[in-house]
Amino acid sequence: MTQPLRVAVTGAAGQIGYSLVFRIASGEMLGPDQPVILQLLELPVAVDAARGVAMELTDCAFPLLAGVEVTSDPNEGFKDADVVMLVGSKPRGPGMLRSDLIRENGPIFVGQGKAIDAHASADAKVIVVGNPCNTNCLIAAAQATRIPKKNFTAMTRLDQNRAVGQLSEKAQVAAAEISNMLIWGNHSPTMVPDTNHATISGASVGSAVDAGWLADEFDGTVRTRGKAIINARGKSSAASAASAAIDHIHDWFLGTGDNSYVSMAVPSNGAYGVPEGLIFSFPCRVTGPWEYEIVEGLELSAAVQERLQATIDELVEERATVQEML
Ligand code: NAX
Repeated sequence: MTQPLRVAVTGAAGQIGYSLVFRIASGEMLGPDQPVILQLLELPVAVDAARGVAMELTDCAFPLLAGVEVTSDPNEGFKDADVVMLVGSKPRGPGMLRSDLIRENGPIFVGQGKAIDAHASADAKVIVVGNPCNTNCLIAAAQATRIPKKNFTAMTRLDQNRAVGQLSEKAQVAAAEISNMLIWGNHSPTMVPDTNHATISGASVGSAVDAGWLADEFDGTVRTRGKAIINARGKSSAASAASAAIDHIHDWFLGTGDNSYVSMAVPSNGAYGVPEGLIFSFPCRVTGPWEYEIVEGLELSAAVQERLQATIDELVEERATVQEML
């Protein structure tokens, strides 16, 4: 029988956590043959709520769920974890600048990074969802002395999925018909959605959708979708964020199907002029279970090249803001 994989989830009682853990337990993330043990980590103030989530998980009687543990102690929560999903973080308050948020959340990721390095599996795979996710990931990875830095990733899959959703609606084809949609850079409004290498039913995006819409609306819709969801729902994206986190880990473990690569924010190796070490969303090719490499040598349009610099600059500035935590 396949040994269960241990999956630690922080912020498990939050909106995204509540949409996420049931799908992990049902097998959607790691496949239908892979049992899982869930380790739910919450702040002391929300640990009772996480216990309620654990009770509901038990009540689902998922065949693949081999156990659920709940704790507010990161040392326990990350113990022997094979997969670590860092969802919990402080939300951005009214009037708060992005740099304030970065400074507020940074210490959480120092502590969690140290606890992961000390207690998780030596080859644990980490995804950071909590915002600002690229720089939180940079902070967590900086604490790692035992776990490879390459194992620390941040989520831009929601941005990729949002772009695919827009193209699919516009071209009136199933999302599965769209391949190799790319997001470069930071999970922030400076991100660069890039359709130049994408295809719709095998044809270039430019030939399948209206050029005016692509030039004028598509990019802005993708980059501001988070805000549009808040305006419509009164709350930030949750189920779609959880779904993207499932996709990110699924593809890293089980491969990218018809796509040659997928957008993941990973430590830069210097490709495309991105300073080494920045957690930057690149096209990543999955080469085997839990193995990926940055796809190098894609030709960039002049427009993409120019915008890449803005998202690089933003991440460099974020790194400078948290320098003392690295
Ligand atoms: P919620 O406020 O609903 O839930 C967050 C949960 O995390 C709370 O239950 C809180 O108690 C817990 N928490 C906070 N600090 C913690 C810590 N140190 N250890 C353990 N648990 C902790 O937020 P939710 O809507 O679930 O969003 C979670 C994070 O995802 C936010 O930072 C949000 O900005 C970010 N997002 C990231 C996205 C992405 O694409 N990368 C998109 C969706 C989302 O905005």
